[in-house]
Amino acid sequence: LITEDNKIKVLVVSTNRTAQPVIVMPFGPALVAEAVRKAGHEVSFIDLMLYNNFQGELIRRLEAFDPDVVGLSIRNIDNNDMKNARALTADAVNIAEMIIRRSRARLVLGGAAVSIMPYELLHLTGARIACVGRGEKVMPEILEKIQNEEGFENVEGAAWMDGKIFHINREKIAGGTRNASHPDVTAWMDLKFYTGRMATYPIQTKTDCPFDCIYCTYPITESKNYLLDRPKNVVEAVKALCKKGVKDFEFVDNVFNSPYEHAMDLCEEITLSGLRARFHAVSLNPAYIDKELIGAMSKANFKSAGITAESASDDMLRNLGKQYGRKDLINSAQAVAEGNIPCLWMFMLGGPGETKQTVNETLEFAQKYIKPSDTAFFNVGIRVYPGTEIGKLAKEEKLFDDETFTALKPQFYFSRQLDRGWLTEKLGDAKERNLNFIDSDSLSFPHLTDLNRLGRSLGFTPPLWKNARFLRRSLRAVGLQA
Ligand code: B12
Repeated sequence: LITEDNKIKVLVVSTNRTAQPVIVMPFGPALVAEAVRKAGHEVSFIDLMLYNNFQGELIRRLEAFDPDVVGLSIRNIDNNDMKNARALTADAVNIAEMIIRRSRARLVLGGAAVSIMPYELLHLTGARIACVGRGEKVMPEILEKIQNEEGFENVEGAAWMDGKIFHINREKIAGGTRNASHPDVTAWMDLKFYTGRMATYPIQTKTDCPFDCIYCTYPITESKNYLLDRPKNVVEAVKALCKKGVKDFEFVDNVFNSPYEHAMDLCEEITLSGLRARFHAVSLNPAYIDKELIGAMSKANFKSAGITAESASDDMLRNLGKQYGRKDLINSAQAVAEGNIPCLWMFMLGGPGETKQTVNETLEFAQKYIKPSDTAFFNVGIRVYPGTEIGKLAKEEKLFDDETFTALKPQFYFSRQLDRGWLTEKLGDAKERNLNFIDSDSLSFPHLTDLNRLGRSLGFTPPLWKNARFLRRSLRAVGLQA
């Protein structure tokens, strides 16, 4: 594809239309759009979340803009819910087919789902090129290769089809600290639409993950070496966003509080800056939670934190590949109890070796140590992604019929030593007695999207789960099952 002025017309499409448990901003695709614009190309952006008739809207854009390349962002494979499993790639696959049919554009796939399952998604969509890494770096390189009609062998973070042969070249991250400032991508997003629905603004302070949890996709998609942002640069970005009216920032790092010192420095930098925004962290690892961290987060004005505990049984924590034990959970609970940050404790039940006894240990921990004003979320079954350690275990244990085990079809690990009926009853009973306990039924609650919107318009601030007790009590009072 040779253009006269070296400019390529690129349409970036965010396909995510999932609004549960909460709507999320198209931050990744926006970063890609901004990087491609900075590389000198002509960019158009469409967020399909914004339109009811999203297909019609996309056709109109394709006709009006007539792109040379379409970058298709696919975030979610499925909803990670064994009971109400929903595959979420079907829309994106239909959209890709439509783009191939209706335009002359080359299709490049990207997004979290694509990084996990590039082959499957290339195969299903009919696209030939995918980005399996940080799109802001990889996409401009892919475009350069397309422009020069060269192969992608030297592009780290690209995957492609060569005839029927699949190639993949993962990014190699050496780790360390990067000094890049955070680009302003607000021009690509309808901030008002999102914040009006309880969405927070995603901020990344690092990439990659050194841990080896057996079920996780990070060992496949990311390196083990943290690439850290300087806290000063993060705070600069937050400051600029505050000026644009953003009030809630969510740290979307794989693990917020590791490295511990980096999180502490960040909190201190925020406090020193005098910013009065509200902060949230998706994921704290119990191995690195203490009074000092919670104190520093409180001072920086954190208004919520997720704690990915997963289990409170030492046996299960070991089986899941965790490097902490029940003792660390108890210490974390004590540190959190002394602070004032609402916490969401997350557990997964049914992993390898799970028995009635280990389930009881977890439920007993939640009841005894989690403050009733905090929330505990219990997920049942573990989504098995091919290439993960738990995937190998499932294969060894012949858990799935090989013929039906296709990567995109949600399949879940559930311990053979545990009866599903017993667990459902046990969890139902625990939920009945503890209004701050929620499970996947709460996340797929049909009115959750409306609740987020209504809550926001009534002045509630994110996240909605802070109000789990109040909401469950109110919904029950009007006869709804919650
Ligand atoms: C933070 C987070 C959340 C937060 C989001 C908060 C917020 N304010 O945004 C919360 C808790 C709400 C959440 C919810 C869910 N999440 Co989540 N989440 C994450 C997490 C940890 C980070 C996401 C993030 O913001 N990353 C930073 C941005 C910059 O990265 P990115 O969006 O991936 O974009 C980069 C690349 O993908 C690529 N890229 C993206 N688009 C494009 C397009 C093109 C053309 C190109 C070339 C490249 C490209 O370049 C981008 C820039 O580097 C990821 C794990 C991970 N490390 O990816 C899981 C992850 C994305 N979530 C996942 C899932 C499943 C969900 C839920 C469905 C779970 C559930 N049942 O509740 C929901 C869905 C929510 C929704 N409405 O879509 C999965 C998705 C894949 C899958 N397994 O299906 C992931 C990958 C976790 C996992 N390993 O399984 N999530």
